[in-house]
Amino acid sequence: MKTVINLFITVGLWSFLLFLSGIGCDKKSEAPAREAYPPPPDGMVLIPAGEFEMGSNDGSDDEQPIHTVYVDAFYMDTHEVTHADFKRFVLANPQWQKSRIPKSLHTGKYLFDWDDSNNYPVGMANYPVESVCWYAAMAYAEWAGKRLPTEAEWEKAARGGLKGKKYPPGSKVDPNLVIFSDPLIFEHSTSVGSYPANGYGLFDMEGNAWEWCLDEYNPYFYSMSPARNPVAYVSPQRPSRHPLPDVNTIANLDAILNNYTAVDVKSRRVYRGGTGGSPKTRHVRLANRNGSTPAYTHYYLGFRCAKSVSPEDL
Ligand SMILES: [Ca+2]
Repeated sequence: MKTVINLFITVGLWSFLLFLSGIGCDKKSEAPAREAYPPPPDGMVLIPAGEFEMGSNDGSDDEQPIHTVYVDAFYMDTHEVTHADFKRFVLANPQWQKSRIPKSLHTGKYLFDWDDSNNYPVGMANYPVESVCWYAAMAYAEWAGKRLPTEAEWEKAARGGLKGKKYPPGSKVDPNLVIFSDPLIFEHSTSVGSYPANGYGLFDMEGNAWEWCLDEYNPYFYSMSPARNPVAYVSPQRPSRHPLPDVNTIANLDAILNNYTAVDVKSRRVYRGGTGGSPKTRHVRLANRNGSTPAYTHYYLGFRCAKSVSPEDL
C-alpha cells in the first residue's frame, strides 16, 4: 500500500512540474525574456515586447479610442538628446549647422539659443537640445545609428508599465516627478535626468522637452491602427486620413527612413510629452498628442532616439 501511495505522489509531482514547464514555454513563445537580449547600447534601455493600452477616453478626440497595441522589443534612449550630443552631430554634419541649414527645412527658430559658431548657451551642455526640426532629428538619429521612436513605442515607453493612468504616477501629475509649468520654475527646462526615472528607467519622457516621433500626426489613426507595431503613414504617397493597415506598420519603416527630406515628407509629424514650459498640465498627460509640420521649430521641442532590436540579436 505504501508503495502505491509513493507512486501516486511521484506521478503527481512530475505532472505538476510538467504543468509548470508548460506555462514557461507558453510565455517564452510570446516574447523572449528580457535576459534573452544582448545588453542595450550605451545610454539606452530595453523596452520589453508586449501589449499595452494606448490612448485615453477622457482626453481629446485624437486620443480615442483606447486600443490594445503590441510592440516588439526595442531600445530607447534613457535621456532626451542634449546640447552636447547635438553639437557632436552638427560638427560631423555641417549641413545641419545653424548657419548652413536650408531655410526650407525649418520655420525660423532652428537652434534658437545657439550662436552661429555652433555654441550652445554656457552651462547648458546637459539640457535637452530644443528648437530642432523633425528633419534634423531624423538626420541625427540616422547619424547615431538609431531612429526616432514610433508614437506607439513612445507612449508605451512613457507609461513605464503604468496601466490606465493619466499622469505619472496616477490621476494627478506629481511635480516631484515631472518638470512642467510651475510658478516656481523660472527655467522651462532642466538638465536631463534631474527628475526620477519611470518604470523602464527612462528620464523626462513627460516634461522637460517635447519629443518628435516618426509618425505622421493623424488625429484619426487610433480608430484604424494596426494592432501590431503601428506607425502612421509611412509612405509619403498615401493620403493621410486613410492609412492602410498593411503599410502602416514598423515592418515598412524603410519608406520613411529613406525619404525624410523636405521633398518627400511634408505632412505633420507627431510630438509628445509636454515640456517645462507647458502652460497646462494636460500637455504632460501620458496620452496627450500633438503634431506639426516637419519643419516646425519650437523653443521647447526636442527629441530622443530609439533603435530596433535586430533579428540577429535574438
Ligand atoms: Ca520630454
